[in-house]
Amino acid sequence: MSNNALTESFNSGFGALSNAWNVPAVANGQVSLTGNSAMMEWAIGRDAGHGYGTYTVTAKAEGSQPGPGIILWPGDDKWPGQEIDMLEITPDGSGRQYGTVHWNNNGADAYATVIYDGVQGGSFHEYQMIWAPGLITFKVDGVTKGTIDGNVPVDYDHGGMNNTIGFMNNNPNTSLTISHLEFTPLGQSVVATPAPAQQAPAPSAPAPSAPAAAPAAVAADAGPVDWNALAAQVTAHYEATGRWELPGAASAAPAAAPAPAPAPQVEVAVKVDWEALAAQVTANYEATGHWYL
Ligand SMILES: [Ca+2]
Repeated sequence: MSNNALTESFNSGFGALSNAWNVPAVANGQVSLTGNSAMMEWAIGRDAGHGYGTYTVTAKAEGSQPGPGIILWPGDDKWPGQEIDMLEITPDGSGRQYGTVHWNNNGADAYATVIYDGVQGGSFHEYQMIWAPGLITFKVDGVTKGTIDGNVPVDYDHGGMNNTIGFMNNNPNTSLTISHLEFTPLGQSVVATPAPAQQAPAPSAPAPSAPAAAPAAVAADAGPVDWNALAAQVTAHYEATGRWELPGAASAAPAAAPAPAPAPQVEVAVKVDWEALAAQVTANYEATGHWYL
């Protein structure tokens, strides 16, 4: 048995998504990813994460550029590979959102997409992906946006591999806020997910968009970001420290989020998955001229 149900409300921490990178502590039952940040279940083997079933994420993507992602990463952490994305933003500036199934085509990345027609960013939506044998269905707010029935991966319990649930943002002009995550194995009843908390500004609370959440190394509102320079900076930092992060981000993050964050886990977290993610983003840039996952 390697396909357990999962409920995460982000009321007291990151739960199973403890492989976190530049992510501030939860607040108001939500977690917000800005700048370059990510959080994921640990992709440590083919039985890691989850398989066939219904994945439901209540989230708000902001911005009209690639950056936010709801990502199911290959359990074996190998890419190109078995990646299923429940939310990304197209690189054409339209702000359209879409879902993707990736697979390894003789060593090259191949993929099929479903555009989420009529879905606008800037507000919470319920993103749902149903992974069944031979069929993947993408829904938003209960409405089916499309299906994919070719190259559908087989889960671990049926001889294939599972995927781990992750969230990321890699653009200073976008953000991703998640309020709830639910996974229900195939064959079990899917429970209703709660609506996100209304963000009524309390008199004593800082504004949700306070700049403290942004990594210090990314100069906010400084105009177009030179991604080549940023990538070179991150790569140089990795070569010097063995860690994929923006220089200075590790020291800035705890100050920005004075809450019981699991700091020791962050030290280990950056060594495994983010190297593969960074490689993928770089490969996408070289192939398309766009920085996206
Ligand atoms: Ca919540």
